[in-house]
Amino acid sequence: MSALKDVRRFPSFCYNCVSGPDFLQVKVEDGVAVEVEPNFKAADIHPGRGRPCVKAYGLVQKTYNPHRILTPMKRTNPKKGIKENPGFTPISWDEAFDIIAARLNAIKAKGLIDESGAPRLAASFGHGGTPANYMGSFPAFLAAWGPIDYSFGSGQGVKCTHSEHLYGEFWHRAFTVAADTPRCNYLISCGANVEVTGGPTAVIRHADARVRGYKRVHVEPHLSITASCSAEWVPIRPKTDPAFLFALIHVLVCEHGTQKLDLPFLRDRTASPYLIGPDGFYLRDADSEKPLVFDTVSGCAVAHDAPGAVPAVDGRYKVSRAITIGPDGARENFADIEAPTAHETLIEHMAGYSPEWAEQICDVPAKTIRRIANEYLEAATIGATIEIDGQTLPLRPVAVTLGKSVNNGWGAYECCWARTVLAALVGALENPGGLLGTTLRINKPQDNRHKSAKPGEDGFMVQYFNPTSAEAWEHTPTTRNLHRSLVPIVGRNGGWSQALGPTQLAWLLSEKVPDDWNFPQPTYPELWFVFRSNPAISFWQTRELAASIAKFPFMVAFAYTLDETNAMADILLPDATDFETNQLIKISNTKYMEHFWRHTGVVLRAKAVEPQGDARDFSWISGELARRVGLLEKYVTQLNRGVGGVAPLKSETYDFSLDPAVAPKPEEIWDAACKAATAALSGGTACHGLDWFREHGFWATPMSELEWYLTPTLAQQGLRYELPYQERLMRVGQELGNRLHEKNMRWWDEQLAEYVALPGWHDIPGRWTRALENAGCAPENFPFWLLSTKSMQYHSGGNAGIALMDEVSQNLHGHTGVMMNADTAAKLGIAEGDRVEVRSQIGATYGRAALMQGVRPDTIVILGQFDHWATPYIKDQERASLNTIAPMSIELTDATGSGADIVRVAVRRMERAAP
Ligand SMILES: Nc1nc2c(c(=O)[nH]1)N[C@H]1C(S)=C(S)[C@@H](COP(=O)(O)OP(=O)(O)OC[C@H]3O[C@@H](n4cnc5c(=O)[nH]c(N)nc54)[C@H](O)[C@@H]3O)O[C@H]1N2
Ligand SMILES: Nc1nc2c(c(=O)[nH]1)N[C@H]1C(S)=C(S)[C@@H](COP(=O)(O)OP(=O)(O)OC[C@H]3O[C@@H](n4cnc5c(=O)[nH]c(N)nc54)[C@H](O)[C@@H]3O)O[C@H]1N2
Ligand code: SF4
Ligand SMILES: [Mo]
Repeated sequence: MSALKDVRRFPSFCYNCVSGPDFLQVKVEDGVAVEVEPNFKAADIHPGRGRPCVKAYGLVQKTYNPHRILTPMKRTNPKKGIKENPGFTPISWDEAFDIIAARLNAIKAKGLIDESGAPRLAASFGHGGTPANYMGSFPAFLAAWGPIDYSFGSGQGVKCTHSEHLYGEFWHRAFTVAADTPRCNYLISCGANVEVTGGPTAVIRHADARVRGYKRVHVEPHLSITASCSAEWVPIRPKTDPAFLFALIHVLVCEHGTQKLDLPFLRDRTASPYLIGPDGFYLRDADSEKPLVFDTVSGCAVAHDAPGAVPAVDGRYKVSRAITIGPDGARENFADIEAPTAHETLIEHMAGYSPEWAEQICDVPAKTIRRIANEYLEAATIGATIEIDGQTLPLRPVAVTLGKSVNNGWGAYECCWARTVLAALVGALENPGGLLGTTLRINKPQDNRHKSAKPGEDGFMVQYFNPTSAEAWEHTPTTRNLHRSLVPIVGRNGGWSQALGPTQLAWLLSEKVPDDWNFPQPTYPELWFVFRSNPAISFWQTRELAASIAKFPFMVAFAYTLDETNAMADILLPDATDFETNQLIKISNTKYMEHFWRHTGVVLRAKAVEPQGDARDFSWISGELARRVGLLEKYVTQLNRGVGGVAPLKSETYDFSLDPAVAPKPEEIWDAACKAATAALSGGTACHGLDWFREHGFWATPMSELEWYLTPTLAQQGLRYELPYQERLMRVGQELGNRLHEKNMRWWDEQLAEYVALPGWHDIPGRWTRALENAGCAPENFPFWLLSTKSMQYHSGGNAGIALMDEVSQNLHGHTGVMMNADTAAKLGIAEGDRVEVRSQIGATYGRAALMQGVRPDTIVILGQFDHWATPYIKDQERASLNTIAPMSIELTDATGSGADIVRVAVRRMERAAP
């Protein structure tokens, strides 16, 4: 008889993809994690009702993965490359720290910034910022260090919902955008694959909405899981969503007309009434420089905020005297002109974009488009109200959401603009039932959208663009992706703005600069930290990218197993992972995707088991590193400020601050963080330490749903959304052009063309055929579009090495292969399971054909990011990958610096499937 087992359960969370944090508990038997279970104690507070998704169930296998890196390692082969064996050999933590500290101290001695103006230290953290939930107190070390270059990305940011991140924050403080699903009745979703990518929260919210009777129309070239559980699937031609969305606007503004729209919203909460001058800039009062509107009460043009004025939304009006302010402060004077309102220009601009026009471009029947527009307008219930927590608000239960692949690269600006305008036209922007933003990354404070919505210029919210004036424009880039020099809208808010810059430029420019380059010559970072990111798999043209990585002088990777990127490292450091360390994070208001909370508080990822081997807690590694590079005091000072934790460790009412003279132990850090967070968030009524959290898991206090909606906050301040007319962007784009041209640089000119006041259709799919021609290829040799889609089983490539995920994936048709239309396959002589080659102009990738009707005949789909050659387990499975064959190019980069996961390809059969 075996003795009774010691069984314990530890509360934890999963934040392995951006749709977290999702609550769970870890069942531990005799010190071994054996099961992941939901945490139903959190059922009432967690929007996913205490449940994690399938990926979290792989974390037990992750912990005991036989391929884990279990000691620090040193590279012995000085040569780096895909085919080189790194010759990693185990070393002690002491030796690893000695080597790294020597490098860091040498950098400190030389100066943190190199001769090109860029930081000598670089760091890359992957998958949409989620690594921060696993790196303990490391942020305090980074803050103590000083300038760091986050330029070298993995495709997160620029391949994510990039335009949404940037324009979303600009227009409505929305880093990610979702429908108000619990109240929404009609959702048009362009490739937003939320049933797969939104975690348990989205699955629950959308299931409940379906039961309630909401309708989701899913617009996407293939029948994704989300399309298949939608009321309607619209198989649109790839890269033509702007035409579809423009046609919806056309039906609303040109066919239904202004009176059918939400007039009070357009009049009071948007710039629709602003008068447009003959040069395209806002007409302004000559003295106050405020934009003018036409007041229907007094019958004359007045400043937009004139008390008592009732501005006209549409029409053209006589203006006796006004100025405009163009780029670089250029003032024009105008007298006795007739000027349209911004809304009037929208009507005129949209006149040509009828459903019949759009049908030719996007291959969706005009009558379908018109019906969808009509259904949208009707479902918007303009005029209806709802009471939430004692406040009466408009109820506008319609939304348009966009997935990542319509949200980056050419066409993404047009899509983001069109869907935000569609919300504004019916008053659904940031109102109950409508289109809502979640979280902030570029604006501050990051955990409160409302506090960030302060008054700025021209009656709009304040913006923190990178300067484009002659005096302040950054001609010596401070990051290797040039985010401050090239992308005004990405802002200047530290690490996030950097990481959202055009990260592919950092890679491209490290190899070659354009002929008319007139910035300082790019340099390599002298030391590069990488954690939970695998650019050599996740980005584009990955074999070449891996070759670029091989040239970096010195790389330190926090490593869980070997992967394609850390195979080029000089030092590997094994971090204690998911169940092996404590970390406290904030839950509140809104997180990414569909995470809307009714509580604010904190949740602990409790250490449930001892780390495997000699893997160490990040919060210990950070302190040791700080000590050895003479930054201990600064590091602890950052911790005391709350960096890496949730709240400052000291305030007027409490003091849990740590002694800056000694490196605090991880338990001390998290005990202080737990106490400070609860004291701060409860206003002093609660104070719980680490032991309490290890038992209870989370602490939360109710919060009003009113926090979800930004419009009341704008209304209180008399502010307007900067829609529909993009006067500021147009000016900023022209200024940026002036700066680049003054330096004789024309290589960013295509991107400058995107800065227009009202986006119009340009041949977006044609850009891919032109790119082929420019590469000397015949477009007809690459007749298909290859797209990528995500899966519930994988968080990017982060868990690709977990066999259990692969096993589960085998149950989904097409998951591990090359998905194609059955009729297309028949024409090519391809049968189910045949091994096929998918070839682009830069290379080929191979996989088994999965035939289906649920994909357009002109479209091929490959799931995720695979084709590994170093990551144990998955490297032995043949998996095709778009990233191997999608070129990385400036040509296919848009003005925000992003690009889409899409490439023109040819397909042919290799071997027949085994009978
Ligand atoms: N084709 C295609 N490419 C894509 C995408 C796509 O949909 N299709 N998506 C894009 C998007 S949106 C994003 S955000 C990026 C994300 O791409 P990345 O930033 O590269 O993120 P991941 O793939 O999650 O990170 C992978 C690495 O994290 C390591 N890892 C996992 N757990 C641990 C741990 O506990 N400790 C340590 N030290 N390492 C760990 C894994 O070994 C793996 O090598 O990919 C982009 N690339
Ligand atoms: N399970 C899981 N969840 C995740 C992640 C993960 O890796 N796994 N990653 C997280 C991250 S970092 C991100 S950025 C989000 C992304 O979340 P989503 O945007 O939902 O990601 P995808 O599943 O790639 O969905 C994009 C869809 O766009 C479609 N598409 C491609 N081209 C076009 C086009 O031209 N028009 C239209 N209409 N559709 C097109 C593709 O068919 C694809 O299904 O997911 C997050 N959540
Ligand atoms: S959706 Fe799944 S992988 Fe993403 S955070 Fe939640 S439980 Fe983790
Ligand atoms: Mo992403």
